[in-house]
Amino acid sequence: MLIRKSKPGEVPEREVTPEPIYLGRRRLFQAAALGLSGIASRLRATLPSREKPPAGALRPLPAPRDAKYKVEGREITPEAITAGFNNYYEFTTEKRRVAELAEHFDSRPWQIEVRGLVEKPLKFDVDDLLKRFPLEERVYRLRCVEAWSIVVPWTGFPMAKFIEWAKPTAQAKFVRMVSFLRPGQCPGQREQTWYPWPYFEGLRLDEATNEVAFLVIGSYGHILPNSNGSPLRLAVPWKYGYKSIKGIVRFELTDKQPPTFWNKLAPNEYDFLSNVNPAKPHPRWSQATEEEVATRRRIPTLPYNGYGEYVARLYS
Ligand SMILES: Nc1nc2c(c(=O)[nH]1)N[C@H]1C(S)=C(S)[C@@H](COP(=O)(O)O)O[C@H]1N2
Ligand SMILES: [Mo]
Repeated sequence: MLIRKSKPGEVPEREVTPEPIYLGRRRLFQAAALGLSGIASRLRATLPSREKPPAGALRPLPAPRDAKYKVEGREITPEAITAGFNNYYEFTTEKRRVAELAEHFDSRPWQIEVRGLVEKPLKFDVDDLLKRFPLEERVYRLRCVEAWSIVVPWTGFPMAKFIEWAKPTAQAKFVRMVSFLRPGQCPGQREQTWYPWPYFEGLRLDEATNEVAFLVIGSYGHILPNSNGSPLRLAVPWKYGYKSIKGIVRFELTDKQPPTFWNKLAPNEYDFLSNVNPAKPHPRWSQATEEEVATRRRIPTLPYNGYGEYVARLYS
């Protein structure tokens, strides 16, 4: 993804080796309780003050698992990895530092807007969505264009239900999504001024209303950690990870294909559709295989990341 430094197809060693420092808060407390004070204090010394987590962080969010969406032959990625190995350039390009830098980001309360080609523009708090839409859990693959992948139990609701509620007009053909702009809380937005902040993405309306497109407010049975895009992110797992925009503040229905963050930066490397396709190499690396971050296993990449039965017909 990073354009300044060229990235090889292989995930570098330092990016995939789990280190105790990234075990997360719960493990840290466990370690302390077990009297592993050496480790615990070493961890504490390297992290910013974390005695006061943001109000509501990791609040339980129980939801029935939809058994239809499962990932055969792969284990769910441990949460310490999903929440501790991230692409979230608003904070930093260092994957293992996102969680620490995002920990005190204020992801609640959080206003969201729907505007553009809709019957009536909407403004609401993210927590209204919890009341409006029945929640379900789906285990989805996430395949980054950098050729690493994880398997995550997301909690949320189908984007189709959300779009239906938003009442697009007959002219609407696309949905544009925009993230927050908060340089005061985000070192990446402050320091990496060459990026066209805020992050923006888009889908065709037939993609957004496909049953696989999922709006996510939780993971692993609780609300999303900031590092994974709290309070609201997209999961479109048949596309490369960068399409799954995090920290959404706005949806805009349009009749024109919206520009996207990575396409704007490098149009020859990141196209609008960006469907996972092992047969189509990225200009700088192959997409034929991927590395499971948790196991370091290299596995074949599937067409549409394994979701062809649901989405291939959109592209025939
Ligand atoms: N707002 C925002 N959304 C984003 C990104 C980002 O930098 N900013 N990175 C994308 C990329 S490249 C990937 S691979 C996924 C990673 O999601 P995860 O860190 O929750 O696994 O988020 C995507 N969504
Ligand atoms: Mo990515």
